[in-house]
Amino acid sequence: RFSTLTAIEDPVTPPVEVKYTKLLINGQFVDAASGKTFPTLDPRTGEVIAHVAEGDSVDIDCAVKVARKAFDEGPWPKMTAYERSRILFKFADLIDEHNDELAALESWDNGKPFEQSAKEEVPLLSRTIRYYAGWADKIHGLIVPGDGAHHVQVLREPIGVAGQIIPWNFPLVMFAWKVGPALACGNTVVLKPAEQTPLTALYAAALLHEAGLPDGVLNVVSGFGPTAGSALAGHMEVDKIAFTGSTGAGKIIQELAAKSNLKSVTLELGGKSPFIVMDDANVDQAVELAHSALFHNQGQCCCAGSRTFVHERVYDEFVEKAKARALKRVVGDPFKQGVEQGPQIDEEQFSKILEYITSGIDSGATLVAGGGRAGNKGFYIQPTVFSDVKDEMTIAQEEIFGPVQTILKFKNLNEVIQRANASPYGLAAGVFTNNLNNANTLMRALRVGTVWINCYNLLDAAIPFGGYKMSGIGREKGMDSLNSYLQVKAVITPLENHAW
Ligand code: TXE
Repeated sequence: RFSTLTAIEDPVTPPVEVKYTKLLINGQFVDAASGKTFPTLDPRTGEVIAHVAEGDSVDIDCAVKVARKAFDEGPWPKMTAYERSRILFKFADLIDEHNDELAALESWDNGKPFEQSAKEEVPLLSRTIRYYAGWADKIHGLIVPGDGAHHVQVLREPIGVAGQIIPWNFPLVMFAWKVGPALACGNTVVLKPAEQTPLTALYAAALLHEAGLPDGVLNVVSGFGPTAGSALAGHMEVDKIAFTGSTGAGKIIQELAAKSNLKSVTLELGGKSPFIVMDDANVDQAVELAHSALFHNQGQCCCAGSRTFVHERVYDEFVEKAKARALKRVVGDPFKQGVEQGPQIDEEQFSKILEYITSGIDSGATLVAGGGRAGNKGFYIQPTVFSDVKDEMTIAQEEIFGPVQTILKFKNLNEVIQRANASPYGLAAGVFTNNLNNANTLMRALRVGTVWINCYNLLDAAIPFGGYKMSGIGREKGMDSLNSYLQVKAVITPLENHAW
């Protein structure tokens, strides 16, 4: 009942060594003040890869003070923008030089296919850093017309100390989306990677120092959400907090920000994104795209196309073909060539996904492929497909965050618009059609931050990304991200002689 398994029982030794396991504060790798560590696990086996320093509120406080000093006294915000830009470009070159080491570490800690890390995600890391390196010396203010005899300037200044909390599903890509714009704008940073995947942020931060980043500008404190993460979000000397993760934790972050110093908040949270297949679609192509929209990265994408709406005229054919495609999906050791799907990140996510599968079966959806764990070791799950899914079922409403496709039938455009929008989330949507009117109507009607038409998961550095509704606040990537790392200052001076 499940697809090919490749070498799950006999894990390949990852071609990389773990070099950095301590907190990075003020340019030094240091133990946590408590001396505590926590294990980071290999999702293929559940075995320990390394013990990593467990930072808590004491370490966060120390890192924030360092970042504060580096911001207030410089040199980073006071350097020329061109110098900052050159360091970021150098960092991007070092990322490229260490592409395969970073990719191996990412796949080892996270479980994603090595080819995906090496060919897509590490290149996206350096690409995004270059994008923001290019911005560093192009951020400038304005002279605006006043109503009276005064000269009005609008300055754009760095916001200060940025706290950044990132998740485990795309550790390096999230690092780029957060650190790139923050540093380009001249801010200093305290970053907390996810407890499941602390290794690559430490490695990347070491490369950034090798590129010439002054000490104290980027500090990395590994640790847990309720201890280290909360301390960062609630710190009085942090000016901005950027978070990617669950909607529940996002609400806590916003509350902590409000209760402390009303720091500025950007959030990139969960989703339940519709992927809409119209009746004019080429079914084979639609099946392939809908498959990758959902199954990419083991289904662990905030923008996963997790409600596959299919027009009734092509529905039966689509379900048959979606089933066949899922059964063909190659599940196995992420370090083996040709593997499309590795293990889920950890036991908690693994069990949660299996519970959703049980809930789908219990609520009357038809299980057409998969439905259980794959192998008997690690956190592998069979590519799973449900048809006959109804809007009110839990599997159609909540974020499963795993390799579980839910297919829903619809009759017409207005109906699918209403159903697609009937979600507290609004992160992304996919539209598959050759009819321009359908595409135009859907792109305007869908209440989401990204609409992919006849494509999916295109996440180039210049494209803004973020959510409507409970999928978040603000945008990352592109020019829009810069705004959330800048303050705007209006400066008004009287003019003695209005005529000049
Ligand atoms: O997320 P958490 P989890 C969704 C997805 C997944 C669910 C739970 O549905 O199944 O969230 O995953 C830090 N104060 N997404 O539990 O807890 C935490 O340490 C401060 C969607 O892993 O939100 C980590 O660094 N920080 C998502 C980060 O938040 C806190 C990606 C994410 O962890 C905190 C991941 C707190 N109180 C999960 N609690 C996406 N949008 O891509 C946790 N953290």
